[in-house]
Amino acid sequence: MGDSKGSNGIEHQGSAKTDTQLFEEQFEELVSELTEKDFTDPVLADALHRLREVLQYNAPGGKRNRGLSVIGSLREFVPPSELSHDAVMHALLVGWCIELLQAFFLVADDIMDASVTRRGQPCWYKREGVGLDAINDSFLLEGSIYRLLRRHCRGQAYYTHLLELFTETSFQTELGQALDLMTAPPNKIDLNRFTIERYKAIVKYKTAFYSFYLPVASAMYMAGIDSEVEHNNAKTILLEMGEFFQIQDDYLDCYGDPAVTGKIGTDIQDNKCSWLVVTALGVMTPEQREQLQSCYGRHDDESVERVKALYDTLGMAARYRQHEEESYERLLKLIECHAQNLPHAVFLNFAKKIYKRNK
Ligand code: DMA
Ligand code: MG
Ligand code: MG
Ligand code: MG
Repeated sequence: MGDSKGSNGIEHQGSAKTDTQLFEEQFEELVSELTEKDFTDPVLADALHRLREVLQYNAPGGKRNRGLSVIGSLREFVPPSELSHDAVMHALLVGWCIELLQAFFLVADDIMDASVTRRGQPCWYKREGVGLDAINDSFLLEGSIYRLLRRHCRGQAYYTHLLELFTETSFQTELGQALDLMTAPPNKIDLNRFTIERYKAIVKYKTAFYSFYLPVASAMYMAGIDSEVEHNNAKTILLEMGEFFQIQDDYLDCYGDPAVTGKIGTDIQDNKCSWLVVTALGVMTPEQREQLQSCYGRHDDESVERVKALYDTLGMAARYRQHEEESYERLLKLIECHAQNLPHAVFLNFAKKIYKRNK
C-alpha cells in the first residue's frame, strides 16, 4: 500500500522511490546509528558489533506487513499535500520500531517454543555459539526501539503517545505469551484446558495488539488522531483481524509449506492451544478425544503423525477455509459499523494482505 505514490506523497515522473524502497534503505542507516553513533566508548566495540549482528540477522527478512502499514495507514489519514517528506521518514522509522519489537518477541518465542527455523534460516538461538545468550540479544532488540524513538521523535507532539503505546502493547503481548505458555505445559496433557474462550484470550493478547492495533494506532497518533473513541473503533476492527491472523498462523503451523512459511511447525509437539486442536475438540467423538489425549503434546514423529491424521479425518483444512470466508465477511461488516470516521482503506488494505495468505 502507498507504493504507487511518491515518497513525499506527490506524484513524480518515474524517479520517485516507493515507500518499500525507502523503508529498505533506511534499515542500514538505523543499524549504523545504533551501533556507531550512540556509543563511542571504545570499550563497547565488541558489544556493538554483537548488536549489529543481532539486528541484521533478526530484523529484516520478514513480510514487513507491520512495519510498512505505519506509512500505509498514515497516507490514508493525511492528504498527500499535507504529508511532508520528513513525516514519511518518521513513519518509516516507527515502522522499523515495530519490526524490532517483532524481532524481540520472535527471538524469545523461538527459544520458548523450541523452534528450529524462522524466515527460512536457523532460529537465532540455534546458531553456533549463540544459545541462551539470545535472551540478552532479545533485550538489545527491545532497547533499540526506545533509542530510535528518542533520537528521532523526541521533539514531536506524538512522542509520549508512541512511548505509552509501545510499552503498553509490549506488556499486553507478554501477558499473552504467558497465557500461551501456561496453557501448554510440557508433559501435562489436559485437553480440557483447550477452550475457545482461552484461545481467544491468548491470541488477542499475544498477537492482535502488537501486529494490528500497534501499527495503525501509531499512524493515528502521528496524524494527530488521539481521540479515545476513534482509537477504540480502530481497535475493535483490528483485534478481530488479529484473531484471524493467528488462526491462520495456527493453520499454517500444521498445513503450511515450510519452504514458503520459512518455519517448521511445533504446535502439536509443544502441546499448544492452537485453533486446530480447539476446533477439532468441538467436533470429535469421545473415542477420538481419547486417541488425541494419547498423542498430543508428544515429540515422537509417530504421535505427531497420528494427530495430523486425526485432523485430516475431521476435515480440518476445509473447516479452516470455511472459517476464513466467514471471518472475512464479518470483518467487512465490522468495518462498516466501526470505521465511520476513519478511512476504510486503512483496514481494507490490511485485510487484503492477510486473507488467503500462505506465508
Ligand atoms: C507468536 O505466536 C506470538 C508472538 C508474540 C511472537 P507463535 O509462537 O504461534 O508464533 P510463530 O508460529 O511465528 O512461532
Ligand atoms: Mg512460536
Ligand atoms: Mg509462541
Ligand atoms: Mg505459530
